[in-house]
Parts: sequence; C-alpha cells; structure tokens
Amino acid sequence: MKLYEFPTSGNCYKVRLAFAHAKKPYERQEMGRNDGSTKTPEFLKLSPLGRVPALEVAPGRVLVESPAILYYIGKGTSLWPEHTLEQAEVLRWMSFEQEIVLPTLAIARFMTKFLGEPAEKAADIAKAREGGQRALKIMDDHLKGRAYFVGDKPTIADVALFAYSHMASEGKVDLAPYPNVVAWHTRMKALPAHVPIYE
Ligand SMILES: N[C@@H](CCC(=O)N[C@@H](CS)C(=O)NCC(=O)O)C(=O)O
Repeated sequence: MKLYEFPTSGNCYKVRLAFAHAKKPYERQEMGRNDGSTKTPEFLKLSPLGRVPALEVAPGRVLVESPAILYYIGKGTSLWPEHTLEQAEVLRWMSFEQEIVLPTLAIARFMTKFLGEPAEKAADIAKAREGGQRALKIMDDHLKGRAYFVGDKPTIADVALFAYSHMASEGKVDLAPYPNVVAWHTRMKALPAHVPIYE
C-alpha cells in the first residue's frame, strides 16, 4: 500500500501511527505542501479534493479521509473493537475528531506553525484556540477514570484523537488544564508500537 502524505500533517501522521500499531507494511510517497503536486489532474483523480492522506490500497483503488483509512488499517486488529456498541463509540469519537478537533486544534497549529500567525488571521486563530480548549475539556472529562477513549485498549479513536491533541502547544493551546489528556498522551507514547510524528 502506498501512502501519499505531507510528513508534518497530523492527518497523515494518524495513518502512520495506525500502520505502526497494526504492524502492517506500507510505503510513503511525500507530496509537497506548496508545489502544486496535490492539485495536478493525476492526483485529483486519486483524491478529488487534492488532499492528503490518500492511501492506494491496490492499483487504482484509493482511499481518502483519515477515518476511512484508519478503519481499513485497523479492522481485524485490536484497534477496531469486536462489539457493535464499542464500534459505534469509536465512530462517535472519530466524528468528534473530524468535526470538532480538526477545525480548532489542527487549524490553530496550521496558522501558528505553518503560516506564522498572520495579523489578518488573528480573529480566526483566537477562535480556533478557544474551540480547541472546548474540545480538550470534553476529551479530558471523558478520560477521567478511563485509560483509553473506548474500552480498555487503544483503538483507532485514540489514534485519531492523539494526532492533533498532542501537538496542541504548536498552536499555542496550553495542555496544562487537561491532566487526563496529558496522562493519556503519556500512555499512548509508552505503547511499544508508538511512533512519533517527527522522526
Ligand atoms: N478530513 C480529511 C482532511 C484532510 C486534510 O485536510 N488534509 C490536508 C493536510 S493535513 C491537505 O491535504 N491540505 C491541502 C489542501 O486542502 O489543499 C482527513 O481527515 O483526512
């Protein structure tokens, strides 16, 4: 399988982390963030929005959207729970990640780290940081008394939520008010299969 990616993208990191936990082989194809390589007619055939991650699972068969990719990698491993209710709970947290975490923590990080906090984006950045704090509070409350988001083992929900939350400080969102999230980050990093985003 071939992963088209930006190495510093949290969405692409989720896929590498899932592959590491699932112990499945894959190859990496780095795309440029600013060279137009994700907007060529050839790449748009693979990923119609011109986005990464995109995972070529077989010649001509490409998956986009990280939740779908994580499901494809995780099914058949302990990353995807056995019981329907737990599967539904994993989907709940993956929807939360897409709808609540990406527009806040991921955008705060992108505008801070990659755009250098442009003055004209100050209001958007402040909104993204505030939204990130709300997302982290919900995660922190849920993690009280729990080791992982669903059940007692890491699932693709943990993989998805770990990516941008553990980099919150890169968007200047302080993690100190969220001790259960910080403890869960420590737990995730201590798992034998863990890989960091920056190698
Ligand atoms: N919902 C998608 C979001 C993917 C996404 O936003 N990818 C970014 C990199 S993190 C991208 O390719 N941006 C380039 C663009 O939108 O032109 C997912 O979870 O995979």
